Amino acid sequence: MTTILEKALPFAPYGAMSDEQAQERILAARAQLGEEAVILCHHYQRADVYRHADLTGDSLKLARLAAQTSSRYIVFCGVHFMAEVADILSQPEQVAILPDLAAGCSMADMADLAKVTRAWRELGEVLDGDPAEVYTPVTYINSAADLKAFCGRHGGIVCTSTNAPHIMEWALARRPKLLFFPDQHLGRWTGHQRGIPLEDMLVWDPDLPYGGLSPEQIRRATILLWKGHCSVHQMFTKAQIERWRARHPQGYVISHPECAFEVCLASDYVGSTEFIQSTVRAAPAGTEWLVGTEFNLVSRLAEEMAPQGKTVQFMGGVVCMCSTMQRIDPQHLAWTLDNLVQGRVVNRIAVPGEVAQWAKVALERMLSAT
Ligand code: CIZ
Ligand code: SF4
Repeated sequence: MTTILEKALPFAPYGAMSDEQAQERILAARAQLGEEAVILCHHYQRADVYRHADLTGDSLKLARLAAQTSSRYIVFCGVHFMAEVADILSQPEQVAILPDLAAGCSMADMADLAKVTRAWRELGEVLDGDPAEVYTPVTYINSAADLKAFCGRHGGIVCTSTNAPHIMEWALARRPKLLFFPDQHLGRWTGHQRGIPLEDMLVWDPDLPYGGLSPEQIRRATILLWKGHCSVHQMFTKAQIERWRARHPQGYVISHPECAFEVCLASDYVGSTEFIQSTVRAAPAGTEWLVGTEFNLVSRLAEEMAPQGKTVQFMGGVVCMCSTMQRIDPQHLAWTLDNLVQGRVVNRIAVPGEVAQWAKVALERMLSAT
């Protein structure tokens, strides 16, 4: 049962706690809560939160695992869209919680329902017909629930960085074109892997009428790539790879598909966080790796691989972490769990009925297509 926020323990005393004090509170609260609460941590979480995880993974794996638990409270240490997916895929009696509501995803925020709806209407005008006869809307899981619902309503689908190639096949087998949002880089890399020429994938700028494209360009393009990106992954450059290769000629470079196209092209392997970890883990002892994804994942992998003599290095020149992921700190986790001990739910993420229902349609299309 949700309790009104006013009655919740205030955050201020927790904000003033040292990390050590917060760690102790977390352990004490967990001992009291037992199986009532399950803690999920995304790969990009900081070490002092990650150590409390019951389950770890990418956003989709975590949401699936959470739905299989019988825990009433799903405490999601990740970002907002991930907690939404956990709420949508979990049982009605389970409650999804995000310890800090400020933990958003700047990429997800680059597309919103008003802009996507406008793009859809403009495509209809250019086609002089129903866009759903020609385009499949495909949203990356890094998007708000109402965009997943938009895809559900219009015959579209969700994809993750793991299954994007498969989902693109699914979509192109049904309709000839795709409107892909919000990450242009994942869309471009996936289209390129499928052999779609770059000139047939055009960027749709949602801040310009008709995406900044002429009717001829729109009619010609196979994929319209929403002008969105991840601020963390766009920090990596081809020059960083070239410098590293000069010093490590036998080394391997592995990047996330949210990186710029030229970074992906210059890499030996490109894939999701799950793929990056499994590839490096399966590599022979003594190999050297340069990894282009979020810093916390890379440093954890480096520590894990060191005993096997594998070197794992972070691609960035400066340490680039996902700043919104870092909003989940031991203090917010302690505050969330102590409230649960008192029977109070803070920061519940509950996707409203109709949005959840249509978003689930798009998510389930993805789950049964993969
Ligand atoms: O889906 C996820 O968890 C994200 C954001 C990235 C990935 O590649 O796993
Ligand atoms: Fe969003 Fe980028 Fe952070 Fe992933 S790393 S959650 S895409 S801002």
